[in-house]
Amino acid sequence: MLVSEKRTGIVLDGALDDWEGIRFQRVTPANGVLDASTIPVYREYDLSFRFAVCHNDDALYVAVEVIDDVINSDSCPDGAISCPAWDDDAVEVFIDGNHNHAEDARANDRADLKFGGEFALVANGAANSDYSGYPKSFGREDTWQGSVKQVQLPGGIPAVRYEFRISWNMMGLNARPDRIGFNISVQDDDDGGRRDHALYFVGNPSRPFVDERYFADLILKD
Ligand SMILES: [Ca+2]
Ligand SMILES: [Ca+2]
Ligand SMILES: [Ca+2]
Ligand SMILES: [Ca+2]
Repeated sequence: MLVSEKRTGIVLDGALDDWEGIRFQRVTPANGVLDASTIPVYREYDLSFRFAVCHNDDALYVAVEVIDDVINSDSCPDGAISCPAWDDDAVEVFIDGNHNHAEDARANDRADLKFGGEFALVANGAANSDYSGYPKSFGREDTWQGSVKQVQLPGGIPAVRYEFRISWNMMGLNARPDRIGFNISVQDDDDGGRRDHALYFVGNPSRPFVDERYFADLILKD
């Protein structure tokens, strides 16, 4: 279970100093869930991440810092809002806004996706929401927004920092819910072309991106 506190003053700039005091959860090859269709990750500096969530009256915010030895975004053009984010270094946020724990969020003509789905940001700032209920909707205050910044951590370790702002509208809601289903993954491409690894916070290893039964409960506090 995750708990989100109400917070003001988050700025989508790829810097995470505005998240001070909010607890980050660390996800490594040892404690996360690997998509079984991808190859294993053996080293934390190949792929690991930490993330945090908070919210205000209008939106959910997610901050992510990914450690990754080689940064690649050859599959998604700069500025794209519809692209195969999963074939590049990218972060995907998964929302089960009606919290119905669907076994396949994309089944039944994608009817369940109007309550959320998948929102992805690529290391070059490209975005994709074609597997949410709101394709090509990135970039507006009433939809969803984000920022990406490539940085070096102490010791010269390459990292990418992401900040998401996902309006409650993107969950089919017009106000903050009390609880939603939530998951997050990092896709890793180290050699161009298609992805190498996909590491999830939680999930069903065979279909982690659609099986909401395995998502985490996210409690949104007043
Ligand atoms: Ca920030
Ligand atoms: Ca890597
Ligand atoms: Ca790629
Ligand atoms: Ca990579």
